[in-house]
Amino acid sequence: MEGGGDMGLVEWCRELPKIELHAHLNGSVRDSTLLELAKDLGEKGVIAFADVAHVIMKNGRSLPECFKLFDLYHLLTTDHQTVTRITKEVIEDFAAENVVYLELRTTPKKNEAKGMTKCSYMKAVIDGIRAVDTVDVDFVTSGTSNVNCSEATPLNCIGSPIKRKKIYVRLLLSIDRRETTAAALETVNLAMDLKNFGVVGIDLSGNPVIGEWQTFLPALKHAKELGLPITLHCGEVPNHKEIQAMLDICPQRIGHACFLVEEEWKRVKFLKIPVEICLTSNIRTGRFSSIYDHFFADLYKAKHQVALCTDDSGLFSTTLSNEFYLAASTFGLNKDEMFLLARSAIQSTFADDEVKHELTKIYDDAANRLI
Ligand code: 6MZ
Repeated sequence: MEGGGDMGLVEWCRELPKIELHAHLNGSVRDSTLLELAKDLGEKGVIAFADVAHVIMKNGRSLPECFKLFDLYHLLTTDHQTVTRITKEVIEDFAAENVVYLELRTTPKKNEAKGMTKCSYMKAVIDGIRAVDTVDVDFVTSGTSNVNCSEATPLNCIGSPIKRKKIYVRLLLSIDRRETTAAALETVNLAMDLKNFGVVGIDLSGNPVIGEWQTFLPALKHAKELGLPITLHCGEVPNHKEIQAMLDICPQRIGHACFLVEEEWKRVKFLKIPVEICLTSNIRTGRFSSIYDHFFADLYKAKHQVALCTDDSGLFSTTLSNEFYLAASTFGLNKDEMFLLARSAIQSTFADDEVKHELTKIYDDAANRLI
């Protein structure tokens, strides 16, 4: 008999301990926070609030519309204090959904007008993690030393490691496809400098019709040489030359993969590259006309390693619990299968063995309750 007592599927999906591997910080900001920030900037005369409010609240956006919206988000979240605030809130929101391990990705940004460097942006993110108070956070992997932004003041306030258990937070630094080779290399070097502060890898993201693969390749190769795991937004548009080139570097994971063709899937399966699957995001941005056409079912049947993810929980008004519910109700997975699916994401994390072991224990404990 199936476990989980009388719990309905929605509640069960929420109770299920979950691992989030594909979440963009600025895409996960609460609508209420965006509206508050927009109102504030409206009062200061920086933006016209009335024009912005309905854009924030709009549902169902095409991919190009999403990227326009990110430019607006970035306008609202440009200063250090706001970056700290949104980081704190995003982590609290994921924890409230019973996410036990979160790999949060963000693009370190320079903003001269605000005295922001890529390094000081990351310091603001780390401050946000430390500010979380509604839940215990484990985010520092090791070490107690302070980090220095070479061009700025030392980050003395980063301080000593916190070792509490509830949600594990790790960071991926994103290279935006609009960036130059030099900026991408700076991000990789920064990731290396922040390895002791929870940074576990590199992501390539941004508008998929912008930028050339050759621009990012030196930075991604550099990350490989440094031993930093890589995840790539791969095949968000049907650019098969780029998809091939991406698979050539054997990334540790890929995300989206909406436009891969059979030969490319064969390679992904042969190389055993785990796939981050963002159902709601893919449907909302029109990558598939129906959720039943999504490749999830094919990969699942082939027992290929997949992880359900939210992508931009704020932008697409979703939660990881909802993504699990969607997969279960669409593809007919039962609770046992859903539990194993959630648990199997442990293997795809960029976490160290100790964290993987702790996550395994969390699932062992939950198994008694849920299946
Ligand atoms: C590609 C995406 C994305 O980094 O400012 N981003 N890139 N495809 C997607 N699918 C819809 N969703 C988000 O978070 C926002 C940034 O993440 C990337 C974009 O570069 C966007 O500007 P951060 O925290």
